[in-house]
Amino acid sequence: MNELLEMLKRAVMLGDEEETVRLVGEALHTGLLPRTVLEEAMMPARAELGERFSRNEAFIPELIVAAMAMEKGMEALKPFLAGEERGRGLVVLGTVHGDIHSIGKNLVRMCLEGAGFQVVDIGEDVRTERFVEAYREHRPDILGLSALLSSTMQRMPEVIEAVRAEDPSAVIMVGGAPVTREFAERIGASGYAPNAFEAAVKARELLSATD
Ligand code: B1M
Repeated sequence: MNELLEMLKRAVMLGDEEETVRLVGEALHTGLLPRTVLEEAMMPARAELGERFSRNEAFIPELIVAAMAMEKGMEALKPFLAGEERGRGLVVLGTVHGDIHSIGKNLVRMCLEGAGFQVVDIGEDVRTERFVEAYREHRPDILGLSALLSSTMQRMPEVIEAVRAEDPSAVIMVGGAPVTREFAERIGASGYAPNAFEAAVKARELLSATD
C-alpha cells in the first residue's frame, strides 16, 4: 500500500483526528483520487478495527475514537468526492421508540457514509409515525432501524408494518445488539447486519438486489 495511505489508515485506527484530516489533505494534494483514499485507507481502517473488535483485541472506546476520526476525515474528503461516490443510495436511519442508545446507530451511519451512502439520521427514541413521515418525506432506498433493548426491538415489526402500508416494496434493514438474523427474518425485514461494517456491506447488497 502507498505509504501515505498506510499512515492515514493508522491515524484513523488510532483515532487521531488532526492527523487524519492532515493526511487526507496531503493524499489529495499528491494526486490520489478521493475514492482511493476512501477505499484503500479509511474503509480498511474501519474493517481492520471491526475484525479486531470481533476477536476482542479492540474495545468500544477505540471504536468510538476511530469513528470520530473517520467522521472528520470524511468531512475533509466529501467535497472532493464525485456525485457517484456520494450517491450510492439514500438511507433514513433511526433508533426505535423507547430506546435512547445512539452509539451503535451512529457508527452504522458513519460506516454507511464511508461507503458512499447519503444518510438522514432521524435520531433516537423515534416513534413509528415519525419513521413513516420520514419515509414519505425522503423516499429512501433503505430504511434502517436500530434497537439495543430486547423490549424496544419489539417495536420493529410495528414500524415495518406501518412503513410497508405506505410502500409495500420498502427495503428495511434492522440491527442492534439483541437483534438476530432469525428475528429479522421473522418480522419480514429485508436485511440484517450484526455490526456497522456489515451494515454497509448489506446495504450495498440490498441495493444491487433491487437494481
Ligand atoms: Co444501556 N443497555 N441501558 N445504556 N447499554 C445495554 C444495551 C445492556 C445490554 C446493558 C446490560 O444490561 N448488560 C442493557 C440491555 C439489555 C437488553 O434489553 N437486552 C441496557 C439497559 C438495560 C439499559 C437501561 C434500561 C438501563 C436502565 O436505565 N435501567 C437504559 C435504557 C435507556 C433507554 O434506551 N430507554 C440504558 C441506558 C444506557 C445509557 C444511556 C447509559 C447508555 C447509552 C448512551 C448512548 O448510546 N448515547 C447505555 C450504554 C452505553 C449501554 C452499553 C454499555 C453499550 C451500548 C453500546 O453503545 N455499545 C450496553 C452494554 C454493552 O453492550 N456492553 C447497554 C457499542 C455499540 C458500538 O454497539 O450499540 O451494539 P451496538 O451497535 C453495533 C451493532 O449492534 C450494530 O452495529 C453497531 C456497531 O457495530 N447495529 C446495527 C446497531 N444498530 C444497527 C442497525 C443496523 C445494523 C447494525 O441496521 C440498520
